[in-house]
Amino acid sequence: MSFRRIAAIASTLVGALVLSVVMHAQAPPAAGAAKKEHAFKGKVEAVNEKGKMVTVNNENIPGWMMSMTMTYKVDKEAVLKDLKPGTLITATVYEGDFQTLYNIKVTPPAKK
Ligand SMILES: [Cu+2]
Repeated sequence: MSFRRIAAIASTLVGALVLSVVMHAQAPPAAGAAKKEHAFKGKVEAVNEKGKMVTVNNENIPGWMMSMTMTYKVDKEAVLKDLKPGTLITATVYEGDFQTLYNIKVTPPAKK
């Protein structure tokens, strides 16, 4: 590979990292303090029951994460059987933790 090509790849990788850092709130390490909770709201895009993961498009959550599609672990895998693409959910998430959705609840469909 040419140096130019390597430099181009490297700058793409750095760009992606910087973007990710910007879009995910950087919580200062709060030693001893309880982590701040955020209310998570989103729409399921994919469920991986085997891997115990769910891909969700979340609404913007100020101080936690901008609106995006991401794959998460779940705290209780039993909920996965209630989820399918298009399911609206709420969950609890914590400051600085962008990996796991806690206490997922299916949003009841709006009454007609
Ligand atoms: Cu994200």
